[in-house]
Amino acid sequence: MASPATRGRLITLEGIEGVGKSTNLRFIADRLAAAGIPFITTREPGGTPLAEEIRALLLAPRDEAVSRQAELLLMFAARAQHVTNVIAPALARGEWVLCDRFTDATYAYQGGGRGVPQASIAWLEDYVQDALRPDRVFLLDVDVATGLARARARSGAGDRFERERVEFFERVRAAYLARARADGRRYCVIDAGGDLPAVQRDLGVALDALIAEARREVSGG
Ligand code: Z5A
Repeated sequence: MASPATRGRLITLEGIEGVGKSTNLRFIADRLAAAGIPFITTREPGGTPLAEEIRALLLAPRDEAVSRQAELLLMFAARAQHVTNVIAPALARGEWVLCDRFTDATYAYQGGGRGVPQASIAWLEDYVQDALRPDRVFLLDVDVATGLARARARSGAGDRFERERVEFFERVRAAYLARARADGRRYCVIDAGGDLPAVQRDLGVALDALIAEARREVSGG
């Protein structure tokens, strides 16, 4: 049932590995629930049965080299399913969509990390998403050494991406920060290097401002 309090919004969490996206997604979900805002949580790549199968293909370590074109197209194949079957319908119902990674990850990982031209990503973004873009991107930012240490402490050998070299993640982080600098209205950069209570204090302030803005929009204030 759509909330009369706000229109649906697409909120995404981004950042390099181990930055705390999953941990903080739960924090944001609790905050939205407390505010009485209807929402779903989801993730990319994934979010539908077929997209989750594509995720498994993308993350599995393998001997065969994966071309950057194949990786890019698989990301967008999963996204097409996710947008069509999950995200767009939820927004149409007036729900907020809280998504662990979205197309900014493609600009950062396939663009910054792998060197795919931005124009190719932008073309696929338009084709798959039409005008759909996140209303707010929470970019959790931490230095690469800290992020990787957290991720590796948690998950051992890691997936195909986690096995990349430090320089790859430096390029990914730089691409994220460049996007945030280029669009300060849509991005909110949170310093994720501190302890969790400090990170969630900053995130909570930013989220409360977003909720208040959404309510003002509906009340015409
Ligand atoms: N990918 C891509 O290339 N292109 C795309 O378009 C998309 C994705 C959409 C899978 O994503 C891979 O897909 C990803 C990019 C690529 N590459 N990798 N790897 P993913 O989001 O599923 O994978 P991930 O980045 O590895 O996410 P994650 O493992 O869930 O990490 P996280 O969510 O950022 O971290 P976390 O699990 O919340 O926290 C990690 C640990 O740190 C955990 O033990 C926490 O308790 C701890 N933690 C968190 N915050 C703190 C603080 N503040 N202090 C101390 N410890 C903390």
